[in-house]
Amino acid sequence: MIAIEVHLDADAAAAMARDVRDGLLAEPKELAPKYFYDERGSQLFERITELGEYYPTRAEREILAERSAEIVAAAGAPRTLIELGSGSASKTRHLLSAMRDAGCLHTYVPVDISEEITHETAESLVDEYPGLAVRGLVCDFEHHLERIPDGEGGRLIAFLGGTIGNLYPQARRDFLARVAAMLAPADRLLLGTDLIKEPARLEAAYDDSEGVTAEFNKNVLEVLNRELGADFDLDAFEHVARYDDERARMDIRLRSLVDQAVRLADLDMTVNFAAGEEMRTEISSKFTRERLDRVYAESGLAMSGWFTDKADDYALSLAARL
Ligand code: SAH
Ligand code: AVI
Repeated sequence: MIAIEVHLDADAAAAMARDVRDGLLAEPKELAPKYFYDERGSQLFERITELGEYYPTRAEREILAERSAEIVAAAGAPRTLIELGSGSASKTRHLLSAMRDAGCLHTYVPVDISEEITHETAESLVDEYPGLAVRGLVCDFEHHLERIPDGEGGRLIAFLGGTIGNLYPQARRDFLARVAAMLAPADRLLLGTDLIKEPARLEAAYDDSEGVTAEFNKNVLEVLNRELGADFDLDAFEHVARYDDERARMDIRLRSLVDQAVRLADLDMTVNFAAGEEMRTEISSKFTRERLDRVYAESGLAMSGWFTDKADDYALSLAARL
């Protein structure tokens, strides 16, 4: 009942080399957050979701636990659940159970860049949902959406966790327009978004007292050391997480503690960092309902449902193709 296609080939390695080279030559320097998620990165993210300060996962779980039946009904009792950036799919169980209880559950399609976690997730789910067909896809959802299998019956495409917030506005527009193009009239997108709130809470969520987020952030340097023959010294960088009020987004960086030169052997490249220089590794945008209405409209989508947790910290919205 499990079929997983892996589309991380030589092209993906070349794309990573190109992205990293461009990012390190840019001013200021930047790395894409998708490179956080090797096996250890996925594990560190799971630990983040359990931190007291990191409320988004708990808030999203609260909504899914209480309203999945309503969401599934509003999405037209789909037979196929496609999940982008599925990770451990821990909260997805609420949706799958609601689909099972509605008698429509047939196929689950996890789509993630991290191969290990996709295999683990698929194996646990076929045990937990007897009869479920899992057709996973290991790929970059920004580039390979067209590889997603059609699935049977109506489809619900879930993009949970607030991962949409990790895309820049132009990339987000392009991505959502491609998702819109995949949707048949009866299909729905279910999108998780973190909501704008006091900067102090946001900054604490991204700079936790146990230092797990700092470890997650620095893990991208380990990935470059392994994948590109680099010699980043993780102790020579510190984690920085600031809220950018004007752009309504967290801005996450690594700051060099010293003047240093880093060699990336596979790119035949040496990069200099000045003491205090910051390299962005992630943005995490925050939304309001009105902002999301505009985000949908500019990609050919329209909101058809809005669900928040009791504290109004986080929202799940349903959207259909315009
Ligand atoms: N949906 C889960 C996990 C969120 S973490 C949750 O809500 O808890 C973000 C997930 O997206 C990770 O599993 C990561 O591997 C995946 N991811 C990030 N960028 C990706 C990309 N470009 N293509 C495919 N998967 C990606
Ligand atoms: C995956 N993504 C939605 C997380 C976020 O909140 O932007 C990644 C993360 N980065 C630091 N902490 C969590």
